[in-house]
Amino acid sequence: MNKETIYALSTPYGKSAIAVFRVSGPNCIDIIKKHTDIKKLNRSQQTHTNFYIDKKNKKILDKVVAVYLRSPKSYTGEDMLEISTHGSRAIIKGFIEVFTKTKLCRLADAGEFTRRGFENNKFDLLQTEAISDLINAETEEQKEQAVKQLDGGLSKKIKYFEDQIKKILANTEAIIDFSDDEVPKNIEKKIKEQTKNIIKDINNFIKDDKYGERIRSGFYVTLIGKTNIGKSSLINYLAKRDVSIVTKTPGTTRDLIEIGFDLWGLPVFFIDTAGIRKSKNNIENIGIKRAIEMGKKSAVNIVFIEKLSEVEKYNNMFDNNIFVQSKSDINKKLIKSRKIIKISSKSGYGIQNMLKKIHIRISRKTPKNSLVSRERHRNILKECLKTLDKSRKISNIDLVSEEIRKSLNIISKITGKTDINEILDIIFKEFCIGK
Ligand SMILES: Nc1nc2c(ncn2[C@@H]2O[C@H](COP(=O)(O)OP(=O)(O)OP(=O)(O)O)[C@@H](O)[C@H]2O)c(=O)[nH]1
Ligand SMILES: [Mg+2]
Repeated sequence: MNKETIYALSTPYGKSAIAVFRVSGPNCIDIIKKHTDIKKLNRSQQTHTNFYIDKKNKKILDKVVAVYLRSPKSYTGEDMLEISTHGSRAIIKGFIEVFTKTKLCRLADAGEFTRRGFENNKFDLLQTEAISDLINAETEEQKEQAVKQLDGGLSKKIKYFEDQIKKILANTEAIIDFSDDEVPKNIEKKIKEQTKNIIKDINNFIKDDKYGERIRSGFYVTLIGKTNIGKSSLINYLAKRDVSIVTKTPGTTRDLIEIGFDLWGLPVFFIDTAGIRKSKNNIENIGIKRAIEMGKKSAVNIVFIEKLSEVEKYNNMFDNNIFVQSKSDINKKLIKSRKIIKISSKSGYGIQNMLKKIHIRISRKTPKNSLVSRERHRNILKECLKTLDKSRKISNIDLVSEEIRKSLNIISKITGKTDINEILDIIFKEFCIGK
């Protein structure tokens, strides 16, 4: 357990009804005795009390609610104190001064409370990441994904994979450590089968179009089309402010301009681009190149057209296109097909319909039950797959065992917990060897 006691202001610095200070570590009780009226502390408790700058001279800083959480039943697993104070800047400053002067605690580093919780086995690495995602969540789907991960959804799945690999390892170790008549006859065949199954399971698990990562980072929706067709006007309409310059002059937009958008819970980035045309201007051509690159990697493209014949050209350039025709308020040559969504950035006509289509397209393409939320998880799972696959191609059982052990070490990096000792338990439980 850490010896130093740490403190931090857990609510934002500024004027509010209450501010909460958190303290964690062995000196919590000393701080309570030195600065409050609370005398006895045997168990977790919540008390209304004076908080003193100087208790001997009865110099009160504030009347607070102090919650004492006795180790190990706290967020960090250590003794913890949560002090709710009145949320004025003067009081917050006063508490920081008291904490600095007491020498009983020091200011916590960023993430230090969570780190202590992890070190004291309150949660695994995945849940630590989920806490950070939850704090940073801006849309409903991002929040839901983080809550699922905090609840141990991904941890359980990884634990399942680990358990399967441990069973294989137990079998290979059994062949190495015990004589032929002590282990079941078909055990080598069983190892092959088990390895094949776990490879299939992990492969299926990561075949999810990177939905989890995209929920964290957002889906790109790029506005594509000729110059002067209304792309920048649309992004301004969506942003409800002038993020992009709009003029009558074709070739106004040169760079990519991005806005964040909460599309009914889905985090989306709309990207305005340079109008696509043949240009002799170097700078404009760089912009056009960027627009095309962006169109190739986005989840959806909103493609502005004037004639139905343009559909094919854009479909050859990009996947995932949704076609729109703009300026429906003044355009006299509206395309007859209902598949082309008519919009107006002046009146807002058709834009809700367009947003609905984008939402359907993104949701349909992506599985809802995806649990992998970071590149880190995916890379580790891929590395684990490679090692498992390598083990299948080896005939020497010592080497097979080594690869399986390696794959177990790799996969346990996801949760940050490895307990190889469990292998022996499985061997004895499965075969009753040595009874
Ligand atoms: N009436 C009407 N005018 C529009 C609409 N959308 C855009 N415009 C006008 O069309 C002109 C060009 O609009 P922009 O939004 O700058 O077009 P753009 O596609 O971004 O053009 P580039 O940046 O040159 O590629 C401007 O004068 C806009 O005011 C619309 O829905 N209705
Ligand atoms: Mg523009």
